[in-house]
Amino acid sequence: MDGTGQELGTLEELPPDYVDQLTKQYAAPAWPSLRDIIPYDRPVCRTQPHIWRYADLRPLLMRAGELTPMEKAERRVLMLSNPGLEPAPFATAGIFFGLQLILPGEMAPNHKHSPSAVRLIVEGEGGTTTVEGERCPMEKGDVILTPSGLWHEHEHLGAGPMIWLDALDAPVVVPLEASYCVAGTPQRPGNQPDASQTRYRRSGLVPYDGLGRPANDYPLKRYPWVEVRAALLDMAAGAGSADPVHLAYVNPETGHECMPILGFSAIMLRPGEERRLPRRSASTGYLAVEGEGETEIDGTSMSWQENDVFVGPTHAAIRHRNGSSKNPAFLIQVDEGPMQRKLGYYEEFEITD
Ligand code: GTQ
Ligand code: FE2
Repeated sequence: MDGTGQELGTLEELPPDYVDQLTKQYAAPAWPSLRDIIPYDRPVCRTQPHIWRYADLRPLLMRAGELTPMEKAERRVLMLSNPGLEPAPFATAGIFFGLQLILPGEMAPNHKHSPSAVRLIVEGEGGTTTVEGERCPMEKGDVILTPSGLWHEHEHLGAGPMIWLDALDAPVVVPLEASYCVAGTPQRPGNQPDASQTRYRRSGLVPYDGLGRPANDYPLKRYPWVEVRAALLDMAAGAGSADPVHLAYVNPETGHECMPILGFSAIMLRPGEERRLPRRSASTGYLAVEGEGETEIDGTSMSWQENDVFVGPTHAAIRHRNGSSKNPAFLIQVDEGPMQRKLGYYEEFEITD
């Protein structure tokens, strides 16, 4: 039964010889399965609300460090695979999440690929990602871009494990048969600080020599968490108590979202704050950068702590609650908003109940 009360014709109603002839021509009638392609009112989602707890995954990631040397891994990553999407190793229909480990003295070799990756730094000190010759230090909470087609390699000269969450748009690029990689030779980065410390030190200021020229696609690769956290706290101080404290990571030259497919933003939940989001057409993933709380996605409640990762499907109802009445909590949000807006089908739905 469909939304108009009308039954669509089935395959069984058609003469078998007709269906046979169609099949031989590699063709098929759409109407028996039209509602699979365009269901009424809401997409059919296989992605389930799910949480990956850092306390459970960290020991397994450390074990990967013992079991598999860098030469055998290229990237030592545990893929966060949504139970509803198996066997595809994707966190949501649009987001690949991987937890990556490099150990002191190790190097993840230079390469570039068509999917874009973004690093959300979870733990450790002394690691760097070099992107097209720009060496970006990795500090907890930092967001570091390695966009499509740009050379990148990781190195760890510090002590202790270096761990981060990779967010890739691979679930979009792979099914479209456009995903591939090129192996490179080691980059030779200089010792100068990355652009977040120099040319793009402060929002609202851009290098004068770029005025009047086409904007750069990725002028800023690293968004230091110390700056983002301070900006959220200052935003909260100036905002009304009911206003969301939510900042998007953008290209400082254009003001547009920092990546073309996946969107990145940082949320602060005030002490004790509960926030209901409008349902949105994009799927969503979160990294809990600091604090603890509870998030309900389509009726599934998940309590999270620092470094936990959790996701929900497209069109989901989401409600966050900061579990502390004393301290703020901070989340980094990932979604396919930029892609959906470009393609013209991004939507937000009013909260009705
Ligand atoms: O660090 O370059 O999780 O190429 C998957 C593919 C990380 C990376 C992933 C990659 C990388
Ligand atoms: Fe890569």
